[in-house]
Amino acid sequence: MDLQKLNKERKYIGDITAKDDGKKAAIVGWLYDIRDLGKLRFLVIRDISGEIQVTGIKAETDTKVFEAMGKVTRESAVVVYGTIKKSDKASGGREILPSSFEVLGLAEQPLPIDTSDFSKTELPKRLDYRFLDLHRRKTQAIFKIQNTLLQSYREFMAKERAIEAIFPAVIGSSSEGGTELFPVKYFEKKAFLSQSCQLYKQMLACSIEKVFAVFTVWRAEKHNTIRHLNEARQFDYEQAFADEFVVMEVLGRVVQFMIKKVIEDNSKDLELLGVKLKVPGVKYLTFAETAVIMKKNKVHVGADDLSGESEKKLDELYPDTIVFVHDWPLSGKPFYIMPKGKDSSCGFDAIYKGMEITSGGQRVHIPELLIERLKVKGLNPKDFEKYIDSFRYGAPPHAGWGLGLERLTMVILGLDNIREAVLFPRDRDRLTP
Ligand code: AMO
Repeated sequence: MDLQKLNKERKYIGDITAKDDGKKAAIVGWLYDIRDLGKLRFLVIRDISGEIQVTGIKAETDTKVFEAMGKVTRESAVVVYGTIKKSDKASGGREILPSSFEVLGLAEQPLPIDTSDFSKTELPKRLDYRFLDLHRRKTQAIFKIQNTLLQSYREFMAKERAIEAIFPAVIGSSSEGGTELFPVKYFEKKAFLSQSCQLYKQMLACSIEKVFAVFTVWRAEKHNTIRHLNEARQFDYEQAFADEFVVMEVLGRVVQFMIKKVIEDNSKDLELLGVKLKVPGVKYLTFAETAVIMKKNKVHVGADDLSGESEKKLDELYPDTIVFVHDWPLSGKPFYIMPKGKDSSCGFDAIYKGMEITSGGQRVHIPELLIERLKVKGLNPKDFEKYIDSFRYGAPPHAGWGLGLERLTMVILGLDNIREAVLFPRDRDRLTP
């Protein structure tokens, strides 16, 4: 098979329209469905853009082609040359009458998982065979939507004049607190997989004003829940000359922008997943106000964190709304969050559709205060020397946030488990594939 020629000739199935009726075309894809009626063979081929029926007619189709169509297995990779024809019976309204049919990758049988749209295979098994699970339209839809989130995040940030940064994945000291680190061997030194790009994005904002990243974080938490991963992706943002309200406003706008894009660009994917999405509004509440609301509703709130139950209640009370819970108790926020009075802080969380999707706040940019805050949190300022020094030479007040990509994907699509929103999840038990 001349793959270079094929790539020049190949047509995406989703691009086939009435204008192509009667024309010759080359299509590639995977075999989604086979119906063999003896004298008629119907094969449904699916590529990333759509699906089309290939119809073999014993009396008319080339004998070799017809035979090959009878030997192929489901999910095999194939290439078909043929003539496009209008058809009232084929789903999608068109079929292709093949003049050549070639299997480029035969799928062994039986398939280890059910790849149909109505697959009943349980998630762990699907994840064991993620490469095959990705033949499924519903799985593809999730990652097409995630792709829109990624692209539109970058598009929005470029318009804001923010600069995309790539940060180290290995760090010398904790960036979020002393625990939950994955140690790595780094020559003779102690090192860790990055918990976040927190310290780096702050240093950057203090010189280039607005910075953003799509960053992988590693959290060594031992729990295995439906909303936590040990390796997760964050959309990070940091801005100089800003407090928490400035960056909450940016967060509200970027989430609205991304969701609007998904609604515009992924209507078919949303339909396939049965999701009706609305561009959310925003609401601002202090932590104390939230506690009062929860008390009235007889819902438990933690002393310095929101319970899962209270996050759900916020969604009930303010549906389709990003709720910014600000003035967060100081004890519940990391060392880098600016205190506000004795017990409160310039930190916030954003709750959307019943789940925390973001945390952020104004940062401590005063070296002496930072040293004090590190000590309060039981950390050794010596481990943070360069970070602290970065605020000694003209560091402006600054603020930012981290938005969980998988959490956002999960909540907007109403997925039951965050692992549905990661191609290859890393959790307490899973390290392959
Ligand atoms: P935080 O640790 O709260 O803050 O993370 C920010 C957001 O990232 C997502 N997230 C996770 N998603 C899945 N599994 C996990 N284990 C996980 N941990 C975090 C969540 C969360 O709201 N540096 C700060 C952010 C900042 O202040 O800029 C940070 O990492 O959606």
